[in-house]
Amino acid sequence: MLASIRTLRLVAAVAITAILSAPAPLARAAAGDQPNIVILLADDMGFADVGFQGCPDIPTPHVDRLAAGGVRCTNGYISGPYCSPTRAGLLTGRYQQRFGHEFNPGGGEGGKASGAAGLPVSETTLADRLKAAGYATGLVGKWHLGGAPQFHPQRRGFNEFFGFLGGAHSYFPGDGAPILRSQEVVREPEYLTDAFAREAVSFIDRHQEKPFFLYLAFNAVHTPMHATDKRLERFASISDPMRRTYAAMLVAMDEAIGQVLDKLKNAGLEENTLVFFFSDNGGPVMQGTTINGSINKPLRGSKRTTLEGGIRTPFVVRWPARLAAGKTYDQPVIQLDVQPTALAAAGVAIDPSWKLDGVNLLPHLLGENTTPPHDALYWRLGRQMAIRQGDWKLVRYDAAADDMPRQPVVGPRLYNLKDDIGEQHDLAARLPDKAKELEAAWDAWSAEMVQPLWGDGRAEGARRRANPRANP
Ligand SMILES: [Ca+2]
Repeated sequence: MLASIRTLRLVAAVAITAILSAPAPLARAAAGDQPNIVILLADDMGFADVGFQGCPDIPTPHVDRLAAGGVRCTNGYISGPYCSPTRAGLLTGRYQQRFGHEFNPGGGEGGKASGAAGLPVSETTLADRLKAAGYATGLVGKWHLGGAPQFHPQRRGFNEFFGFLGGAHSYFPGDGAPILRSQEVVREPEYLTDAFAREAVSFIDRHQEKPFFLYLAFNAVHTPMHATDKRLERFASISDPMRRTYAAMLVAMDEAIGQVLDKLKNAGLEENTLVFFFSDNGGPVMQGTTINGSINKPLRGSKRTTLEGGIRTPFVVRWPARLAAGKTYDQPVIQLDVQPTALAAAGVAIDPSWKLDGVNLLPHLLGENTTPPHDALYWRLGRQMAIRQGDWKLVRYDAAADDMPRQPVVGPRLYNLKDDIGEQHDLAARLPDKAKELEAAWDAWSAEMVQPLWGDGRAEGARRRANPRANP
């Protein structure tokens, strides 16, 4: 009965979309019923800090089992080096610079932490599109795409919302900005990551009659560094207090992910649920010192830089009904790909007028299409830039977060990531033609983007240099 209802919904959704978006729909329909879609998003997690990346001191059995049951993308990226812009890219499937969301809102020129900034309402979100395709849609966790009423998650495609609207939050009860359920302020008694686990499980529990889209956006392991005593005790052997707290926060997130995975399994939904896991940016490091205890090794750089440490992330896609377990995929992919992949899985035809930058990864992950999903990937944050094409990367990066605190932006530097994942050996002088070719490709891409709607790279850099341990 359930299956037939879901099949009818799928057929109806495909038919309607096909009529609306004639001529030919580009996406392939999913085989069988529409899958549930779950995005598990970590915040400021280090590249090295999960078991499947070889982390030696913090066990993450639940993200590890997720990875073991799906495809681990070894060249996984996000389209920016910090929180809000990458979330804008994730939910729109478009480079956020196309619509001016280049910087964090609220940190803009003039210092106005205003409600006027947020994901432009001209943009359509993944939640909007999945809702239109019959999905129940819910956000649990951090929003960070605007605090004004017009930007509220429930105005941006989510049926349900539990969490907070800003960029960071205390983890302990009764502290910090309001926790909201829809528009209502709630008195949350639990440690926040545990509360998000509870709400995510509840959302799944309440939405088994039709396909659902759950966006579980943790603020873990973003500052402030708050952990429960019980979890801190588990890591008494870690001598560095910040790393110990980070470990305790990270296992809280891993346990929350475990609860979600268990719920899917016990409800019989594991097979036909498409799950994504990655971080919104790399771990924050300032002048060689970690700000939250994270480790990006073997990558160089930090959150806020376009070096690999800022923009590369552990990246997992799991869908047992379609994707074989225990595989790795080595071509570069990016969080912009989540939207077209999810829409294709849901049987939603992608209209070219949406101008998505992401690519449906399914044919690539299935081995049906052996060409790379992207000719190149691009980054821009003020004067910082990067382009990756094949194994080559050209980057102008903010060295204040790396190794040269007095030198705001350096480069362009040319690296071959195949041999030099740590971006140590600049080849720009030796291979000037390659550097020029990449710079020209980046210039062409950048010319398509618009001016930032708020913020300014130089102003942002100056603020950061005045307060180097701030963690936006
Ligand atoms: Ca972040």
